[in-house]
Amino acid sequence: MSRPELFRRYEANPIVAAADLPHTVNAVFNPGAIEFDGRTLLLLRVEHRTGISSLVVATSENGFTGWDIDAARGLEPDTDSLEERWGIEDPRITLIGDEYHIVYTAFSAFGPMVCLAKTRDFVTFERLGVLQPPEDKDAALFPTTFGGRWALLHRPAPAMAGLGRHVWLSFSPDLHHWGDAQVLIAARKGGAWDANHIGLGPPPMLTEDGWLLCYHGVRQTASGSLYRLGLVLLDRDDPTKILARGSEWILGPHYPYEQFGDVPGAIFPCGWILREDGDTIHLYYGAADSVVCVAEASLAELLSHLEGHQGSSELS
Ligand code: BMA
Repeated sequence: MSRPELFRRYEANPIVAAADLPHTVNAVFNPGAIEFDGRTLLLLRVEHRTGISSLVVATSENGFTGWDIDAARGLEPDTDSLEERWGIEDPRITLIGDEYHIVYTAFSAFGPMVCLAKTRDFVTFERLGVLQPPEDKDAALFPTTFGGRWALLHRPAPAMAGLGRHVWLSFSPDLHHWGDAQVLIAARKGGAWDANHIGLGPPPMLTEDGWLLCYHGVRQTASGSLYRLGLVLLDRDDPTKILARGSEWILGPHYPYEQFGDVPGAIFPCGWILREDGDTIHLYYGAADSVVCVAEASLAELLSHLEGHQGSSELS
């Protein structure tokens, strides 16, 4: 008998699609997710038929159905600027104090890079500028400081082929000046599921055992890219310390809505929510760069799986 899946997909996936928008768009995917005002709030990446993406707010009472989408509420790219010339993508939301900090990919005239905006109400947004220059993406903030410094997970992409794409950690005294950059999670090598190309998924989640991270590993196959998800646990007080790294992927593309679309085989979460019971996690992800889906897991089960399936996290 095969073991039960750690993440159980909602049976009525996908939960949001292009047809749910009031105007014609190409696709809706890779949402940030957070609880706001007693509702589940998704910050959808809406890709218009121009090819340019913007971020649009959707809210729901139960996190599964009845999405209320206000196409005018969200963050529009400033396409007159060099920074956001080709749109804004893949938001990761972290609540700091009473301000929601949104780290997003700005597709600049010079390539994708990491930018920050903040909001209290998801109606008005304040841009805080560039955190990491191109090419860099898949970034998220921790909600707390470490020794008085903020910490950012991000994924630069070296132009030199063959050296891999790895998850980095950088620090800042003020959310503006970033430094002390170091590779935190290295892509594995050879035939591993997460060889050569990895990137962060949703923002770090604080648990009793440490910071839980979910990251994607991309495997190139004869028929395209396969995006799959794995887990890492970091020390609560020192995020440069990896306590555990899973040896296996725990969620991969399988269902037709993950296999068919603009990018078949891509599952790409930018948000997860730990519900009030302290155990239920809802992971919101883009499927095939076309639609939005949700899957549910138990935090305790994820942590015990990680404990029992540890692989090497050595840098080499
Ligand atoms: C990544 C990101 C995501 C996208 C994924 C699959 O590099 O750009 O926005 O979902 O590729 O195309």
